[in-house]
Amino acid sequence: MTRRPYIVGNWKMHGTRAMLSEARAIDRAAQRHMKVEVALAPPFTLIHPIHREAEQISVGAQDCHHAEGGAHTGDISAAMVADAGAKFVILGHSERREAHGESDSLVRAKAGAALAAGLRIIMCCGESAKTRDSGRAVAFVKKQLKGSLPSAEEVNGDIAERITVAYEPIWAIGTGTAATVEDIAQMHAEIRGLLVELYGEEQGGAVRILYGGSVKPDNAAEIFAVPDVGGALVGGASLTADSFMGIALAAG
Ligand code: G2H
Repeated sequence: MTRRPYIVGNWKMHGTRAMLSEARAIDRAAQRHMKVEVALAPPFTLIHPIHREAEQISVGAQDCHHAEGGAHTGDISAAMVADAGAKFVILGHSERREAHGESDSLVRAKAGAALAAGLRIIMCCGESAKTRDSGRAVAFVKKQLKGSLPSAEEVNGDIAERITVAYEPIWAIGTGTAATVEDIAQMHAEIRGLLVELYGEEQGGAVRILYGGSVKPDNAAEIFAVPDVGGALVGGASLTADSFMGIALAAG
């Protein structure tokens, strides 16, 4: 089954309630472009306000803790973000892996917690410039995903519905220069092969693989034309409705 293109805005640490008007505009525009699945991952503080008003877009979190609860000052559990209205969680983003020392096994534990709380997962992966220059990008990304993704048994349901993978080469994040279509095509084909290996032909073949890293309205169409690109994880260009929906329009 071919799924709709999935366009997810990752607001990172941007947005106070003043940004709710932008979320409203994105939601209104998404109602006119139903061929594309549009979602927003705002900071935790905006999950509930956006969820309460949204009619079309889904809202997600940018992280969650791996434990159900307890003495974890400043952390938030998967059940808490689900209770606030989140339908999905982004896990393993390179900014968390780098700034918070998140290992593959920790990310995998978070995935288990998120699934148990009924959340869908967007699992991020991606290599540094140094790894790419050394010719080890494919091996690195496959190892990272193998260590971070839950097993089919852990998903215990419709894998292609519950899991999305986002390939985000670190060297393309926030730089204004996306990876080339050749690099994206090669890596997405490798990721597809791994997903089929892990989850079987039917489910592994249907999991959407998003590209992330400096996606903008003016490069979105060529990226979406690459085989095995099922949408985009968008940072900077998701902060205004105009640029974010410009990207969504290019997808379908
Ligand atoms: C990659 C992406 C969003 P940007 O981190 O996840 O950010 O589009 O700003 O490169």
